[in-house]
Amino acid sequence: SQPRTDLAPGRFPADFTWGTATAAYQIEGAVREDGRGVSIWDRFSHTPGKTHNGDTGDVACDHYHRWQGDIELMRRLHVNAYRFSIAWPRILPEGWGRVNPPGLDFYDRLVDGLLAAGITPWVTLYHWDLPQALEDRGGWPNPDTSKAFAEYADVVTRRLGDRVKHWITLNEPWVVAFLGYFTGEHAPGRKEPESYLPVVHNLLLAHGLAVPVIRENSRDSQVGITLNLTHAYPAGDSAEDEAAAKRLDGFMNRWFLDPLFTGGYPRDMIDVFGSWVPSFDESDLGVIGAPLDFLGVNYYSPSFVQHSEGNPPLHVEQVRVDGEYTDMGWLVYPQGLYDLLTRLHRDYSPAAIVITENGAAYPDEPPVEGRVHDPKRVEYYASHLDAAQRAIRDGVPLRGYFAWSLMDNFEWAFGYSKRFGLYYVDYETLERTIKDSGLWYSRVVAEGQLVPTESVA
Ligand code: GBH
Repeated sequence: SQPRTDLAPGRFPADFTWGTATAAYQIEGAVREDGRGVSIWDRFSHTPGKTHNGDTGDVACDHYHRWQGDIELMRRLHVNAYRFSIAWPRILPEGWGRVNPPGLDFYDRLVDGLLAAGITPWVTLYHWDLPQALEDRGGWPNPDTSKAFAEYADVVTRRLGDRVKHWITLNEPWVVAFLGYFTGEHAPGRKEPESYLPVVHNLLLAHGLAVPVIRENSRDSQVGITLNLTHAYPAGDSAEDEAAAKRLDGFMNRWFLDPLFTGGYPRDMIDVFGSWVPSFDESDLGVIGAPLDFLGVNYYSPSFVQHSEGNPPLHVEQVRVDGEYTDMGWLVYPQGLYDLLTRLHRDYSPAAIVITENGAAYPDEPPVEGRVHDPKRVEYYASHLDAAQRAIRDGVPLRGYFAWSLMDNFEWAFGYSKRFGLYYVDYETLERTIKDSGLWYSRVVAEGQLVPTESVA
């Protein structure tokens, strides 16, 4: 595609999707209500020592009961889209087989409420809350879980597919596989490095099996997948560091992008992983490579890496460069988003790209007179939206942007200690208060262009 000379600096296309994002376990609470089954995150968060402070999603932001008010929060942001996820164990409490109608009813009401408010629902089917019953049968290392996912996708899209026209199969398969089954920092907390690549494969297969099911049940819908992608820079200019950056890129990005867009796993990384690479049916690659309408990109931070004698088989180590870091310890580097987007367009040319998450955690102070000043988060959003806008002008088919997150929420292993919201959540009263970043974002969305960050100072 051609550079867009029609767009002035700072201005976004008129039909741009402006949204905000959440995930079921991070906001809903009500974990024992209306027939919901147990998920691996219930089990994990209730296991001592697994999350910060022993925090769980039992109550979270109580969105399950406050969803109508939360739609009002979105209206105040002027967003035209909302990305949320469906809790698989609300729909199929045992993971497959028996359907739980009250679970479907909840999302049905939410979707109708969003549409009535002029907000387009973007539904993620899997944002990490696997039914515990499936984990008990082996979890993602078991290929039956991929089939169960396709069944779940069928049940959901039969019910919502007439009104929901934007579907994301999986959120961040790298995180699911690596943090869930390799390091064990996330549910289900397994430390089984040999399961890592089989889990990735079964996740990609689950995605590929679901795509035609979704298309069948939700006519003329847009179907995509969301990956957590980074841009890998060599820390130094040695050939060794260059090669290390290429391996990190292979590990984080290409191992997912290549099978989805080019029909197979990357050769150089097959050599790096060696005997770790599982055997699988050749026909799986055809399933995984089903054409997509968009690629969802979650971008937070780039990676600066150097060669390492340790860390086999990658032999890569992250380098802490000078710069600004967020409360997660992630480097603020907007050029990384520009470099990532232009590279995705160049190397894979997906039909469209959507930023399905971008945002920053900072330790906000509680509201004073109804205001929460979060200048660093405003700056983070402004600089990353500027990078995104430059990518659009340079011809990247970037169609939308979702700020992570609508409100502070359960940040997985970090519990409630990290705040990513455009709204501040008081976890005693569950009251929501818009932050300056929310005010700033609402103006950007309303005007369809970047506005000065001082406008909310
Ligand atoms: C997303 O994960 C999630 O989709 C969302 O639920 C979550 O709340 C949000 O981001 C904020 O965390 O630091 O070396 O582990 C983001 C996961 C974070 C994975 C950055 C890759 C960099 C590598 N990504 N991480 S490292």
